[in-house]
This record gives sequence, C-alpha cells and structure tokens, in this order.
Amino acid sequence: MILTVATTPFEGQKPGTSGLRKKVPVFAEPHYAENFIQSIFDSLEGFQGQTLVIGGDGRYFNKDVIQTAIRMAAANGFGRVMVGQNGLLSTPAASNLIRKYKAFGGIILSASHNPGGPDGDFGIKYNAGNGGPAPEKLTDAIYARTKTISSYRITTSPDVDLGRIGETRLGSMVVEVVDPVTDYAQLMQALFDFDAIRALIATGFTMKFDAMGAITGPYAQRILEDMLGFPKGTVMNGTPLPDFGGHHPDPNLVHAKELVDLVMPEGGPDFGAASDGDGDRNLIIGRGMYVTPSDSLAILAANATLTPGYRQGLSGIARSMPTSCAADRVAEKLKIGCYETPTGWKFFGNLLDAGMATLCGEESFGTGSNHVREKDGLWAVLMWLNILAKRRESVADIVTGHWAAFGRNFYSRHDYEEVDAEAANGLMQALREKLPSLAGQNGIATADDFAYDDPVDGSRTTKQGIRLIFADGSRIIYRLSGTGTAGATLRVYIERYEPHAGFHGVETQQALSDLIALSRSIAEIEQRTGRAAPTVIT
Ligand code: VG1
Ligand code: CO
Repeated sequence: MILTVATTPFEGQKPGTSGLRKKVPVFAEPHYAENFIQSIFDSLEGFQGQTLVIGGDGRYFNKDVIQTAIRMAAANGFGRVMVGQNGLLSTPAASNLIRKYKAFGGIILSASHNPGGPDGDFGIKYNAGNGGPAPEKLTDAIYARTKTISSYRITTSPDVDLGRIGETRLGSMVVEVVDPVTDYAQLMQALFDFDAIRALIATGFTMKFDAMGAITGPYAQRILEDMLGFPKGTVMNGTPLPDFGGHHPDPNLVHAKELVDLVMPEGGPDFGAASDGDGDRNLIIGRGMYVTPSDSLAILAANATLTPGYRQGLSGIARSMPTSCAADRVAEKLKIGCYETPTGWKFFGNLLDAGMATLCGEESFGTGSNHVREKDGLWAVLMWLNILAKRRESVADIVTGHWAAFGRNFYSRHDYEEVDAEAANGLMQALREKLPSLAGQNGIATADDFAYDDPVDGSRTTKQGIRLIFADGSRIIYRLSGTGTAGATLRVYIERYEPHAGFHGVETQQALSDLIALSRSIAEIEQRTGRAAPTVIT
C-alpha cells in the first residue's frame, strides 16, 4: 500500500560540497530523511519505470535509511532499484553501476570521510544518470523543494532482505540485490595490467592497504588479495563497521597514522595506501615517501600511457582550484588542456562528459578519471601499482624524478576545524573586503575571490575561495568547508614552486614557513578564531 504522509519542512537541508551531511541524531528525527529523499524525487523528471541505484558506505543508520529509500522509490514510481548486498556500495562503484546499467540515477548514503556511529555523521547525496554528483542546478532545486515540501510518498511494505543476491518485487517495482564488488572489479581489470602487477608481486614487492574499517575492505580484499595475489592480511581494517571501528576514515597522514607508521620506516612494505569512508579518496605512500594528492595527480598524468586504460593518452587534466599547479606543468608538456574548477567533484562532470578531461584530481586525496564520474580511491591505488610494475622503481625515486623533471610544488593544507561559524564567516568577509588593497603588498600579484565559468554549459559559480597569487606563482587560498556538521572549518591552502632540485629535499612546512606565517597574519586567524595553530595539517 502507498501512503502519502503529511510533513513540514526542516531548516538547513542544503546540500554542501557533496550532498547533505548532518549528525545522526538530526537525520534520525521523524520525517527528516524522508523529506530530503522526496525533495530529490520532486526535483527530477521522467524517472517513472526507470532504475535507481541505491547503496551506502555501511555507516550507522545506513541499514534504516536504505529501507526507507527503497520504499519511497517504489511509492514514487521507479521501476527497479539496484542495491548493493547488505546495502553496501562504495561511491565509485555506485557511479559505475549507474553508468553500466543506464540507471536514471542513484542515491548514495554516506558522509564520506566524516566519522560514523550513533553520534557521528550521516549523509545522503543524489547522482545523476552520468554517474556523477548532482550539478549545482539540481542541488539548488532540491534545496528549494525542502523548504516547501508538505508530503512524501512511501509504501507500507516490510523490509527487503538485502542479504540475499537476486530479485524480489515490491509492488510494481523490482528490487535487485547485487554483489557490490563484481562489476567494479571487472572495470578495474579492463583499465589496468593485472598481469604486470602480478609479475611485480612475484619479485617480492609488498604493500599494505588500510580500509580504515570502512567500505573499501571487501573491494580491496577481492582485487588486491584474491585477484592480484597479494598475501592475505595485505588489507588492514578490512571489515566495514557501522562506526568504522572508531576510525576517523579520512586517509591522510594524521588519521591513517597506523598505516603511515608501518610503511614509512626502513624495512616496511614497498607501498602503502588507504581509502576513506565511502571509497572515493586515496592516500599513497612509499617507503620514506608520502605522495601529496596534488603530486599524485601530476605523476599519474605523466605516466598514464604505461597503463592499458590510458595508453592512447589523455585529452586533458582538470584540478580543483586549491589543488597545486603540479598537474598544470604536465599538461603543458603533454600539450593537452588543463582546467581549474571549484572544489567538489560535481564540477568535473561536464568536462568528463564532453571528453575535455581524462584525469581529474583534488588536493583532498581525490583522484579519478573518465571511467566513472566520481573520484575513486582503489582506482588510484591500482594505477600507481600498474605504473610501479612497469617502471620497477621505488615510489620515492618516481616522485623525486618527477620533481627533477618538472620542479616541485611544495604544498600543504592547514585546517582550523570546528571554529565558531560567525568568526569564520567574519574572517572570510574581512578578506573579501580587503581584496583590492592586498595586491601589491607582500609580493602578492593578484588577489580575488575565485569564480568559475563552466566551459560546457556556461554556468557561473562564484565565491569559491579567496586567492592570493604571488609574483613567483606561490599561492595562499582560503575557503570554508562545505562538508562539516559542527561549527565551521577554515581551510588554508599554501603552495610554493621550487624549480631547483637542490632545494627539493627541504621539509614541506619549513619550505613554506614564510607563506604560512603570512597566511595567518593576513587573515588575522588567531585574533578572529582564537586559534594559534591549525588542528590538522596535510
Ligand atoms: C572536502 C574536500 C573536497 C571534496 C569534498 C568531498 O570538501 O575539500 O575537495 O570534494 O570534501 O569529498 P570541503 O567543502 O569540506 O572542503 V568526500 O570524500 O567527503 O565525498
Ligand atoms: Co569520500
């Protein structure tokens, strides 16, 4: 039976950088998730009888909202729902299913790298038929709808058994439970030279992959251990848990410390990698060498033709604005297009769909390509493995060799987390007002608030971050996070280009120390937020 349930709008159901994210107790309020899901459906047209992909990263509350989403999809007229077994799908795997099976779209239940559990975060995002995050136009429409919604539709049917693979019916809708890994693993096999990686393993090459108690465990075990033949135990924290086993599933040097401590010292494995809550981020380290995500994008681009999926070369490279300019130098050398977009994967969709970019990346541990329309953690790991298998050099040698050829973009992001929202907004506003007077001082050549004109659909997105660009190409960028659920997080991105190999060995914070000091004084960070130092440095 289909019910039409009366409801009233909730404040603040505004999708951020990547969907709607709130604390679990907020999502658990009666009608909260239902309102948002109905607002998504009300903003779409033409899905009657079509397929919807649904899956999540397995975090606390996933199991409940999945059942709600399935009932609402049936009540709203979808013809089929394709859902990962036990409700699990990594973000890139969901993107692949949408594309492969020509679904109308997908609903992904995840708060990505944010912690999970009863007091942790939860999230919902909608991906369109190209497999990518809903563009701004659609998220704006969804938000507008959340402010006027007065009812939602849902069936009264019992929970669907998501443990069993196969098809069942829910009214006139088919529910198809699929293995979450199989299609994704096939795609990876088509892109990368698994035989070459097996041959590398046969030389004694070792690695550790940290799934951080989140979604990539089953994917990594199947692909790295079962298919490629890395020994059992190569994947650590490989069981997806509702609270990620207490991990903060953000694969950076701070939160993936367990892995970093294993891989960095002499005698450790040759290669280390980690992914985040929903499987779209990646951390890459080699013995003694951490690869910044910005450098990783540049190195993958420079070596892409060593892999079967990219043997033909790249059409272009796109990076988010705060990501370092290392990839630009590779694009220049390859004589291919280079695009600078606002933060958030949704801005890459048009460039990928139009064939203008093949590889994309963000400084926030996100790398990906036109194989799906999301960033993809394991994809990046496999691309690195494929390149290592072909070059037979250490990660450290490949990275330092890249710097020697292209110069090094020293890069660091300083996060000031959970600062008072008013103070953070005040800081940004003051910077904006100061913009005209900043250029010409302290070696700053230009100062602006980044705006993006999409070259494909002509849409303009403004206020995407304050940029201070120095005469030597150095940059300081300020923006506020759009994924947090408490207070505001100020992100400060600092970059300096160093052409001379003799200076490439300097420690990053040291190499950037003057710019770091300037980033704090120009924005009056301590006076305005009370923070003398960042909470997380990556
Ligand atoms: C952060 C990152 C951004 C990334 C986004 C979603 O956003 O900076 O680059 O696309 O998270 O990633 P923000 O607005 O907090 O800076 V994920 O893996 O959380 O979906
Ligand atoms: Co993520």
